Amino acid sequence: TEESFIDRLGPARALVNRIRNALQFQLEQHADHDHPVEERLKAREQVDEMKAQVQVIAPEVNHDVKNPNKTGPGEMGSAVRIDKNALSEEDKEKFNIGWKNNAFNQYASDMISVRRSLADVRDAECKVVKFHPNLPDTSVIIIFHNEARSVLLRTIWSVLDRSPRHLLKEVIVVDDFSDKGDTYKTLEDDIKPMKIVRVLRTKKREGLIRARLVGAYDANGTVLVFLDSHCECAEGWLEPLLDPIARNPKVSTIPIIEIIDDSTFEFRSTAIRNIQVGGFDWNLIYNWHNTPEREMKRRRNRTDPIRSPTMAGGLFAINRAWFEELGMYDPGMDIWGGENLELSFKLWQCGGELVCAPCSHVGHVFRKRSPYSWPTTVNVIKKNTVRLAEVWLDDYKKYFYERINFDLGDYGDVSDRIKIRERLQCKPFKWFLDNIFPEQYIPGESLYYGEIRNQGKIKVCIDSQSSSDDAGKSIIGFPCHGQGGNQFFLLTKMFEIRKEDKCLDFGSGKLHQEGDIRSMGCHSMKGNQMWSYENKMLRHSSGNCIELSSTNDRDIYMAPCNASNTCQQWYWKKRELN
Ligand code: LR7
Ligand code: MN
Repeated sequence: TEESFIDRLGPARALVNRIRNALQFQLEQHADHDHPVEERLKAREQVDEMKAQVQVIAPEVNHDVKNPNKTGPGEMGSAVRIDKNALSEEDKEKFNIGWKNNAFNQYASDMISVRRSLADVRDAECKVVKFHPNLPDTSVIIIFHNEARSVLLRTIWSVLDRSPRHLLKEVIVVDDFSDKGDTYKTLEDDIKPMKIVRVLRTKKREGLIRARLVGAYDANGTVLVFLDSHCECAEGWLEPLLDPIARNPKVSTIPIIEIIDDSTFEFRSTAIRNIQVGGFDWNLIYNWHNTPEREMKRRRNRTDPIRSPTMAGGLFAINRAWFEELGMYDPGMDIWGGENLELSFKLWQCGGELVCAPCSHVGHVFRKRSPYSWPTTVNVIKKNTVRLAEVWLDDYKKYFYERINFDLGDYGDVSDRIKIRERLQCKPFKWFLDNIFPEQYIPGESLYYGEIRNQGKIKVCIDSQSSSDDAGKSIIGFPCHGQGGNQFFLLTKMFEIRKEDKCLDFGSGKLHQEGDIRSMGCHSMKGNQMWSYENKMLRHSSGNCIELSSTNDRDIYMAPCNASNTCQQWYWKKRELN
């Protein structure tokens, strides 16, 4: 990393080398108290002078970060594949430790320039969008706890190299009490060439929520942009995030979050038409889903922002004054989790908006586990989540509490947070569900529910087979057992036949044998997952109906609707709305 870091400095390279040498000299002089004081002062002056030069040069000079002909590992966002078996014993060890400490391939990252080039992944239309003439300036806040050095520096450089200088006021890096590795030890030196970057440190481990607050309190920009410490901002990422905020300061924006592969550091990109937005399940866990049809229709251009009910949490922009008015984050939340839904709900409920800017692409290294310690015996995710449920969910919190057996634990005092909601006269959670997330499945709200029993063969019910692994599995007929489980379905107000997060789906793609009805992840897009239940018949959007075979009780398939065929007639219980 050391090498590639210096390499990529291009014109400033020689200067940096000289500074390093001089710094080394200076350090030695400091240590050596017998040395004449004048000489030590002279060394220091020399260093300061050179530092000043670099500070002017580095952020301004157009290095070769945009040069598509640059060669080297990972350039243009390409994958770095490492044949572990070809490594020396020593390197193998490094490779393993890298994975262990970070839950990503640090060894691969260390081979890649901290200022590598990326392909311009924007849609062609994004390049001709006219932005608001008066975009606000920005403080970028990057928090970290024990981040790998090459990964953190690449995050920072990607901000410096790909943001218009006049829009980037400062970058604030908050070290949340790192205690492993050298990243935090060398950071002051590493950021010296980066004029507008500064480091703040927490005095104890605060967790990501309070670490971000530390950064936010110190920021001066009109807009705050938060990033995780393992991100890469792609060409043109900032303006599309700022534009909606310039037009309405109560809008908060998120980029398209691209996947940086945890093993190869390949920067993958999403086509503009496949953008997913944020939702949540009733465990109050964030999830992704396709942009609903109604939202696609509301927008006029493919570059228009897309409304998202929730945010993943790590990467977003918000007007600083508006963030403060909203009470920023709940400082009672520890370490990790919950803050993203808290902010999402209050944005919408208190008169703001949350949108994804489809022209802004920022990569994030998605990991399969959390690599750092969680220094507490408290279930912090539960605690954080109960805090947000108490403040924002009204009666709907019962659906979450059902899932934790109503064992709320000690979640502290939330009265200050409730005051914020009162002060801002925020809308009820029901308003949010009805207007911003009508696709959301509400366990207590459905048109029909329970078992679906065949009329022709009165003992046979529709069964989704396995509950854990039923994605893409076809449904079957099975003796009705009255125990719910795989035979418990809801007809939702979105006209899905739903079992938790799986929906009956009938399509004609390769996956489907002709006539097969499958239980698949609900996509809220109607289409293949849209059904009606009238005159006892289960009719699909394609016009066909669900039929039980008259000869094989297990065989259920789609057939042309025929009102006189009792094998197409089903009993299902209507929900009496109170
Ligand atoms: O104690 C801590 N102190 C910290 O400073 C724990 C973490 N951190 C830092 C950490 O170094 C990192 O920069 O906080 C940042 C987020 O931690 P991650 O990377 O372990 O979190 P994540 O990417 O797995 O989780 C997502 O959800 C979190 C919920 O609290 C945060 O909101 C993360 O920012 C968020 N990340 C994203 O939204 C990126 C997109 C991924 C998704 C989905
Ligand atoms: Mn992350």
